[in-house]
Amino acid sequence: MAKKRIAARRIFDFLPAFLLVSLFVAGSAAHAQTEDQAWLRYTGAHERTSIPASVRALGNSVLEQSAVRELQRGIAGTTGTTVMAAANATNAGEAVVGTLDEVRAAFPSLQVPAHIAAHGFWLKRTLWHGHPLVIVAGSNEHGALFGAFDLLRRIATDADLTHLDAIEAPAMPIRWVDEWDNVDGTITRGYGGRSIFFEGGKVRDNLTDVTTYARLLASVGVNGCNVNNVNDAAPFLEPGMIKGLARIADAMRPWGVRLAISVDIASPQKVGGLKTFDPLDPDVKAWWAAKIDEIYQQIPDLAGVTVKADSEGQPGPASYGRSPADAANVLASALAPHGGVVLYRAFVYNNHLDYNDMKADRARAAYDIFQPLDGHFAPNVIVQIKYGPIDFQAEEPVSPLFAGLHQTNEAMELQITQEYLGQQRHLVYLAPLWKEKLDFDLRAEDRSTPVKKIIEGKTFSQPLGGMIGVSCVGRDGWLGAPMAMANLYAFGRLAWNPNLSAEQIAAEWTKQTIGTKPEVVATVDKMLMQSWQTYVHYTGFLGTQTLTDITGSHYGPNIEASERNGWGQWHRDDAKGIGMDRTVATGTGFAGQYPPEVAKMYESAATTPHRQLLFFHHLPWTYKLHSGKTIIQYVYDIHYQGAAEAAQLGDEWATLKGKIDPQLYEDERARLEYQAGHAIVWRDAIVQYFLKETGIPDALGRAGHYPGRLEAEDARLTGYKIVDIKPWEDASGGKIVVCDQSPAQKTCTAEWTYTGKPGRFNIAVQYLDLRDGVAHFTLGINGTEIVSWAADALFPSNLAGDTSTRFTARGPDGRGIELKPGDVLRVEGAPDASDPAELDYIQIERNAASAAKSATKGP
Ligand code: GCW
Repeated sequence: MAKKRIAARRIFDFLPAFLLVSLFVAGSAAHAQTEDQAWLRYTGAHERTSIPASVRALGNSVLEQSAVRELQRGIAGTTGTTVMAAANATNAGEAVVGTLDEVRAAFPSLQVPAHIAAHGFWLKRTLWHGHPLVIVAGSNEHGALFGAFDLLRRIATDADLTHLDAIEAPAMPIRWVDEWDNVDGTITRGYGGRSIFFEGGKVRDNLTDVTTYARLLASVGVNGCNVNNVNDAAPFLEPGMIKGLARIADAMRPWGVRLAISVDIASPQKVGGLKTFDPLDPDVKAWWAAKIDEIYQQIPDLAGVTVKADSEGQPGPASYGRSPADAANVLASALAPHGGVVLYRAFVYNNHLDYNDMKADRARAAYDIFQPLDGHFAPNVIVQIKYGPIDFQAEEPVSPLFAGLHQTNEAMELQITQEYLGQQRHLVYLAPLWKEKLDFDLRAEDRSTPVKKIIEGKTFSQPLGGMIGVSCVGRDGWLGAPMAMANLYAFGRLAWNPNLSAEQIAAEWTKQTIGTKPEVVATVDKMLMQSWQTYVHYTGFLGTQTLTDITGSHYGPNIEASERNGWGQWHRDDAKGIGMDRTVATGTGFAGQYPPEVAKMYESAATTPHRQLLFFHHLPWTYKLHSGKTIIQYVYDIHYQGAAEAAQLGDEWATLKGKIDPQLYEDERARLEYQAGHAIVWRDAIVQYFLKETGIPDALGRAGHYPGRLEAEDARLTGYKIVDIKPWEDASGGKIVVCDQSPAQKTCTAEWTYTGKPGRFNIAVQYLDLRDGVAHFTLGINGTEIVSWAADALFPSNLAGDTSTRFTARGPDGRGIELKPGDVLRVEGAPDASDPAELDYIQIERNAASAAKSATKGP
């Protein structure tokens, strides 16, 4: 996790120094970009009898060679046997890899399936001349490679292979990841370090990570990777860059992952020097045709291009009064002779909407713009549609556009990188969210039309379709957090087979990555499965979308950031009510973009599913939900519940101590501790904001009352001064203290006299950890220092909610810190660079361990 990982110094404040040193070393090793990070670990003791110790490729293709090497490595690792790569048939048992035709030729008397769909495979265990034979047969070489990985997955997850006889084929042809890497090596919305592809304006010299990434992708059936950001893509068409891109394609090719690139629709002007980029201009058409030819000369298997146009400042055909279809088709005709495709993004909207216009609605844009173009796109164009009508929100309905295009190829775009969902600092397993969208039945033409069938191309008989996962992996452990890798894994698995369940995928991933012991699998899977709704529970409610800083980092709470600006991510709250009226009757009419049955459901608040209620309706705070609870009471309850659930994730993880890899255990434990603290920041921000706005008290008396909380602004301060924070809801009571950094001032202090009951407690210190500088804090009691730590995390911005962090001191034995009335608690902050050791409050809280101990003591 970034510069200064959350773990280490803070958490292990009571550990002996020698142990600390070893944890540091171990910690950094965990973050290096290693080959086996992720799920291809191939460890453990799995069944060895069913798998022969000799592997042979039946053909000569590069993909079959990769498959053989992978099988050797995987079988050896998972079963502990040495595996030979054989050139010829052996007398003992063997596993063979080939195409169906090759298998038929090699084993003429064997019953081989007549046909398997493109890129599919057949896995079979049988006997051949009395010896075990395992067949990995692809409909083509790609299928053989996918089959090899599937076999290894079966071994690593302890599937029964004795009667192995399985046929599989991918549900959809386009299964791509998109990277938003920039030519300077940064990654837009990436949280795992710098680019594995680019640095300093060019393709990196060492592309080892790219090959490893392709291997990971291939292992879950992904077949394309778009390597550059959809924004500012023009430099990628410069001749020098194309050479570099060809090297990337070479690096991925052994794993069957084809390169795709994002292109800037204004390239004919920006790169080609033409006067115009009007897609209907003959010179522009000719320029694209020539440029695409030039690319294919160097990258003969380029998968295609992705386009973001007329969106968020990117140029587009609208400048010439042309449509997205005009732009897409020019590219399509240049690509068609080479077999390439255009992924044209439907993420086109006006980001200068008028907040005061009650009919204005960003959610409408994709359908309004693209639906009328149905049937106008060339056959090798796929319209790439974000799963929701807004923007990768934690809660939003499925985009109605999926049901609006019947004569157009469609792909669903989702984010593996957790831009709006905690940026890999929060544990959020996304498969349940994606599944909900994939399974949603849009009822187009009043029949069953789940989104997954539409993007498979089946519903409307389209030749192409697929899933695109915006992944944004980097050099710091791919996604930057080990548990987040479950999302990359799940994306591939769902694109291959959207009928898999989120639970099944979680179990597969856990077994391959963390451990196969039933209690480990059960605990990790439970945590994964609950994590998305836990995140929703503390960051927003009833379809308001994530109440984050939408114009900046998209990370911490900032409720007003989405309001009163042109971006249209509004939730329209005031003292009386909240929500966007998107009904046809009185609102923006967005609900009417759905097919009739679904439109009808969303038109009425009574039938709109609870979790999307305020996406479709503006309702009074006192509106009663089906549960009988008012909206405002629900807001209080759900945020307290969400923060408690976040803490519970940590408790669940704690049960794995000693049962899993100790490094992973500590790393994730520290992350979950941070998450639990940040969930409290979210909870308090949202609760105090709406308490103030509505003036309606919390029936359970929690909102606005914080027993055990001692505010920094109420402390005896030396050197610290009190300031208002922006947005005010991000600090307790809207105020923090900031250390005056005049030269003589090395440290500042805040002191409180404890007046509560005597006992053992945890002391949580809520402080802000700004990006630059490493401030230091010390907590002391009656003049004795009990713990110190560094504010050394790297959060996305300096905004309060992004950086507000909690350090909890639990005493040397974890059983709390002894306190009695009259004790003086003191926090000393030492600022550093531009980090002024900002402090919000301290909280004296119950220590679970000592509470449990006294409970068991009995009367
Ligand atoms: O979610 C938004 C992101 C932008 C991104 C845009 C898009 C690449 O905040 O950073 O731009 O979506 O999908 O184009």
